[in-house]
Amino acid sequence: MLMRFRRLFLVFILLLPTGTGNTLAQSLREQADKRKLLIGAAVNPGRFSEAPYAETLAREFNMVEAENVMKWGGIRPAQDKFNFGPGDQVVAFAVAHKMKVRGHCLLWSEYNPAWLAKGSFTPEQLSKLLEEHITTVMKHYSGKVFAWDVVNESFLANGKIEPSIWYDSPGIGLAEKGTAYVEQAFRWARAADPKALLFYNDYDTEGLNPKSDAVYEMAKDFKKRGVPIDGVGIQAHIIDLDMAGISSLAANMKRLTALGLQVHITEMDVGLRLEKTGALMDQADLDRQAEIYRFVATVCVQEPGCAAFMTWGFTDKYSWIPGYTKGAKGKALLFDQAYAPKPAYRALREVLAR
Ligand code: 9MR
Repeated sequence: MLMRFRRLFLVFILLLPTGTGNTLAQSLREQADKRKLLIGAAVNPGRFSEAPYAETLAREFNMVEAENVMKWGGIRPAQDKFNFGPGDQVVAFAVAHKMKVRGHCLLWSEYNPAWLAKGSFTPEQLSKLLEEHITTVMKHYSGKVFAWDVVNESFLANGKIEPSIWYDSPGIGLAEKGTAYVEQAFRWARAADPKALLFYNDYDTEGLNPKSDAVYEMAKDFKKRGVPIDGVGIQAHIIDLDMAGISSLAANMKRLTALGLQVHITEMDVGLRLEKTGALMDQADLDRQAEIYRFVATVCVQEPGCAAFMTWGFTDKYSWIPGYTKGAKGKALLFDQAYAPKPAYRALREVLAR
């Protein structure tokens, strides 16, 4: 009898969710659903066939965003050719797993196809191309993509507008007119899909600084004049393991939501210092990383206007950081290379569970 009891007890203990392995008490997604918060990750549809990739994504997140395939460089291989296939795969995955799709992005100075970036177009031609692009892509995904980063990364660190093909080189005919070209893109976007939420998205805009001031001033001006904007995306690519730059995140979010805008954390990752071998320089960085995720997520859940929290990928197996930093940084996400949850994952789950 005692033996039997002991065995039963052992089975019971073994079945208890520990939260440390892959069998988790409750996923991020289940907890976010309860809070009506969107929890998302940037994805590459080429990985959907990798079982742990697809399983982790569907289990832990209720929103996806294409990391690259809906950008000009992915979706428009030639002037007269749209390639919707990979973006459609992202939508199909989301439908199959009851997730929302966030769209990224309709206007950016980077990741433009060579025919566009190296072409010689007049402002009139570029204006037509951009309007046609926004209209075609948004209509294709109408009812499928609930929110779009209409414009991505228009400001420099000092708050000035970044020179770009769309602004002034040669621009769409609104060069030297500040945010007028951004405004034009938002107006085309609203006309193309009146139901989609329209976002401006940028990096290094977590705390109060000249760049986030510029985003705020633009958003305020747009709201005042009835330019259609629904939200601001704060990317949250955190490259230094210190909170200095992001300590005023709550204040920045507050002033944006006070305008009646939504805020989404759109691209969070926290790159850690790596040895040449690719190993972590300091194991303790995993805990520091977890605290930064905890901080940003806490600010988001405490601000009613913060409707979404998204990471830029979800497994350290696939992340832009090692390539971008030539191997100096990495391991920036919630799951390790083998899809095991990291301290950052557990910190996030604790925030959502509260
Ligand atoms: O992660 C993306 C990487 O695979 C692309 O090569 C790169 C193109 O410039 O874009 C990366 O994603 C960026 C995002 O679209 C906008 N914010 C910064 C992201 C990281 O660079």
